[in-house]
Amino acid sequence: MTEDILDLPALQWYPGHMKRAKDIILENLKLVDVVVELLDARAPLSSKNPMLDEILENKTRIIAMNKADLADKNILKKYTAYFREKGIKAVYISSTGGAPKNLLRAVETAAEEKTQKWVKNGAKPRAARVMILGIPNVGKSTLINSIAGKNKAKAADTPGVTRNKQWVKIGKNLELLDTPGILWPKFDDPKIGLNLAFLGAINDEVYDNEKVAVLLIEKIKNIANENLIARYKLQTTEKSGEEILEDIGKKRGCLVKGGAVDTLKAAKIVLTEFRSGKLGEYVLPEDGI
Ligand SMILES: Nc1nc2c(ncn2[C@@H]2O[C@H](COP(=O)(O)OP(=O)(O)OP(=O)(O)O)[C@@H](O)[C@H]2O)c(=O)[nH]1
Ligand SMILES: [Mg+2]
Repeated sequence: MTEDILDLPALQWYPGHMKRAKDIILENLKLVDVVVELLDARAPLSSKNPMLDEILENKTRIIAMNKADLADKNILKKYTAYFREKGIKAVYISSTGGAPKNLLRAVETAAEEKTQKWVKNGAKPRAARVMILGIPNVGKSTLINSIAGKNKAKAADTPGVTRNKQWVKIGKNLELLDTPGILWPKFDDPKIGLNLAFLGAINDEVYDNEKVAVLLIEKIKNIANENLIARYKLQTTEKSGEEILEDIGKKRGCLVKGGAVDTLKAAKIVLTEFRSGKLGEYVLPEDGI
């Protein structure tokens, strides 16, 4: 099986609302002092939207690799160094364990430089405005809620939850702008599209869930076979991804009338469990690092 199964017409993962989302971002960019670009820590390069490099130009930008609780920290340290070498400030965070202090410090430092400029120019001090950007489902709204200490922005484990901008004020000195997740119209490398499907950044309805789950199983077999065996109590994984998916279906009682395995149901279980970290903490192999 090849990895180009996601080679679908671009519009399927770049629906109309994403074009609108890009416009919302462009319109508000001039209002903000700092941009926080959220990447998924389980595939930082695949989740880095190349469109943002053009859009953001000279904006002060901080990269935050989110969902670090689901990733291998030793590998994330390498990514941090990789971005630092490129002159970009990068941190890794988890938005589900309270406000990430390292990111807040980085934002504060970046914003302070701006504040000093205003004061020098005689402007009245105001709160620093920070735009949170990233692919769908990466945790933008969750991050804002964790900093606010309450649920101000709607968040859920499915892409495309936030459809408009939302300002959230944090005390006197900080205002955060939540934005809708955006992808880009064409993936240069099909492996990137596949990683994004694994992570849940692409709407599940536009690709073949079973094929993607089989490819994910094959990937995990290579990087953490023992997790696969332990999670699904498998005898062996010395077989094809399709056969392993069938075994998982049987173990989880995903059967249709007549006793055949409901592989779609099994596929959804594998994808959901991977996304929530139940299959282990790792970074998917990526080219370029
Ligand atoms: N384990 C873990 N889960 C996270 C983290 N941050 C967010 N999530 C989960 O990821 C899912 C998506 O979170 P959202 O905050 O809705 O993502 P979003 O980027 O706002 O998504 P869109 O609005 O659809 O673009 C939710 O189920 C969150 O609980 C994290 O740091 N660790
Ligand atoms: Mg959101």
